[in-house]
Amino acid sequence: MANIWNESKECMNRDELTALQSKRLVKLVDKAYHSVDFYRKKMQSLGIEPGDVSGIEDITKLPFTTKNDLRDTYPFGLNAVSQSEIVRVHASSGTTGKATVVTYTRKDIDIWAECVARGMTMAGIGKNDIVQIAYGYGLFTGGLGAHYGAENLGATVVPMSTGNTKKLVTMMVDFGVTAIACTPSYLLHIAETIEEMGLRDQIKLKSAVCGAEPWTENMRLQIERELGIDAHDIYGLSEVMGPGVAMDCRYHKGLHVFEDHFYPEILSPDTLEPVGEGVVGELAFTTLTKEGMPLLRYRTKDLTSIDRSPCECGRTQARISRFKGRTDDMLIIRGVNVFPSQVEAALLEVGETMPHYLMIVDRVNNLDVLEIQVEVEESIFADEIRKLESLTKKITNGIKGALGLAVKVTLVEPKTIERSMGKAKRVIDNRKLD
Ligand code: DLL
Repeated sequence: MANIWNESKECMNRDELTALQSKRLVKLVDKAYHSVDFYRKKMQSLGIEPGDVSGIEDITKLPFTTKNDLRDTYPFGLNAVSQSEIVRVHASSGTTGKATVVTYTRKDIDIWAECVARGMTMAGIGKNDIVQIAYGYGLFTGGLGAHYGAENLGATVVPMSTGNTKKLVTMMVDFGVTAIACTPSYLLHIAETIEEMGLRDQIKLKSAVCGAEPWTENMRLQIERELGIDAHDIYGLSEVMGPGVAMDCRYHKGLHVFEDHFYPEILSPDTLEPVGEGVVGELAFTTLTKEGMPLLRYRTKDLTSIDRSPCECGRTQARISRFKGRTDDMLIIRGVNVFPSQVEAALLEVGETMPHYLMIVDRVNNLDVLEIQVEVEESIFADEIRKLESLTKKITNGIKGALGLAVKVTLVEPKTIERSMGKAKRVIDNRKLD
């Protein structure tokens, strides 16, 4: 079993850490160049050979990787090992129809479990805890990622997934659950359900590991107050691994990045040049130890800043600040990543609609709801009601299938949706995240 509180890695002095990162980067670049056509071609086009990278200070010579690159090499074009070494596949939303696929070797899964376990240790979770995993299981990395991490700790894992909140609360009480991993908005909904069921004084919950969507410090404090627990922020993304790339410790002054595995850079969104400490920019990661699908300088589109000063907890690993937003139009609704372009593609597929739609996101009872207004020909409204209902159903199913998310579709008459002189406004997000 992996060493969970990995003091030798998490509290390493920064010179030693840099030496370790350098050694790992040199090995990674060699592997990527010789095993992944995509990277060899990219490096050749920049006139770089593996020998040109002798340490982490050379990282800026390397090419970036984007979500589009993953789409262009769909599904397995970025694999650096043969398929027989791949033991797991996950996927997240792509910008249009195709999902973004990620692959893992056995060692990748072990390192992932260790990183999540390190994170859960920061939240005070250990082998005596009973942990409910209420992230979705399946292609999404949240469920299985948190599951393997908690199991690696030796905790008792209850794989709830999402869906039946009353059953979750009943089991929370019956099993004496002490920790939970789920999205922060879902945890607020769970808190409300506990209250409604009158079980507040029967729960034994003491900590929560929440992430997969943006949330504020106020929301974290609200969760702590309502449930009487410690709530921690866990960050990650499928492309780089899944949950457990970074996590906040009990001082809650930023999220420690597990830098021995993921090298972070903060880039100016305008020039893509690295910016200084404390300056907000786009976060990029190089996966220093991944075998299945290693990535060089993956642009996350997440906006944050970095702080390399030592933390009161004793860890020396850099901290990134709570996320300030994204550089693209990706929305996260109930933990599911949604791009407006996916809705557009689904509408085109269904046909019978105009190219005008508006996505309205609200938070009702702490759960996100998505309404999509779609303009259709005026004649449809003159037809029998049955036809209107059948078209609404067809569009709803088309979008639901594309997004993997329940949506409410409202058909509206032509010119109902406000036209824009510039970039079309596709989204109204009424959730208060500040
Ligand atoms: O959301 C992995 C994950 C699962 C993280 C469970 C934490 C807990 P993706 O579906 O690929 O992976 O979405 C990744 O979600 O680029 C961020 O924009 C956002 N995100 C994830 N965690 C946080 C967080 C998982 N703690 C995208 N705060 C990322 C803010 C987050 N945004």
